[in-house]
Amino acid sequence: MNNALYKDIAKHLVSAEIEKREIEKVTSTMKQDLTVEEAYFVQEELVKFKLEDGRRIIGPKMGLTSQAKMQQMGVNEPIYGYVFDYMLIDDGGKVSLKDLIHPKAEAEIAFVIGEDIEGPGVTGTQVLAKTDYVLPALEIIDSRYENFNFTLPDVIADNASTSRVVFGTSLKKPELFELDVVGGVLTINGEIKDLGAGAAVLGHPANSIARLANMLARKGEKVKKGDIILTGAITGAVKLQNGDSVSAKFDGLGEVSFTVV
Ligand code: OOG
Ligand code: MG
Repeated sequence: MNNALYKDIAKHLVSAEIEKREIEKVTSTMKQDLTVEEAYFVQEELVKFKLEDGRRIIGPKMGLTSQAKMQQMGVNEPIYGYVFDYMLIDDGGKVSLKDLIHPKAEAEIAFVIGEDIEGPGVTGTQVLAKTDYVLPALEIIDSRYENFNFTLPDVIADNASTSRVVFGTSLKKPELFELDVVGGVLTINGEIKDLGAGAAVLGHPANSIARLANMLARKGEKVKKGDIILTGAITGAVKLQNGDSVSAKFDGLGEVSFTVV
């Protein structure tokens, strides 16, 4: 497989996002034997298209880091993607269904990185020492694939379904918490939809960033000072409906919310 095909697949995925339309899995159409490694090449091309379009990276994100998510999506390995500036929604803001395909919400713990973290061999403890702040977040994922149906390479190529992110506004020092035992609740219209604890994410959310740094090291890249990073959903993702009022609340970390219009 050559570079031109990676680019074509990336272009196909970007146009599905822009045109807000579902597409068939890449592994049933353009490249049946797409490997994980090749899928990250496609993702790189997709990221390049967005950068050329004037978009800015807020940070990498981790996905499929909890059993709940791996089981829900039928895959068994964490992945990463990238969050861009145009994806950010203010806390308490609105997410428009018109802009998206079939969005779902996830409650996550996010990290603000204070110093570069370079793998391989990074541990969660090292990540915590280089983290400035932790904060609550809601991610709105929106797979470009029909019915959120994908294989691991498909979802990697599709920038890990990344679509919108709401970060909480209260930043807390990580040393004030035992993030593995911090509980979080995802509520929609006052009804608890799902709940979990930080430990759902690879034992501790900091382990997710360690894993990210170690994965990026394979490409000679690192987690960077100033990155704001989603560590992955602590619960399954919940489909959004018009009028939904969505909130994620974590013990001590605070609350973050948005409404669907
Ligand atoms: C892939 C993205 C997963 C998470 O937090 O686990 C993700 C998907 O489920 O469509 O962002
Ligand atoms: Mg997520």
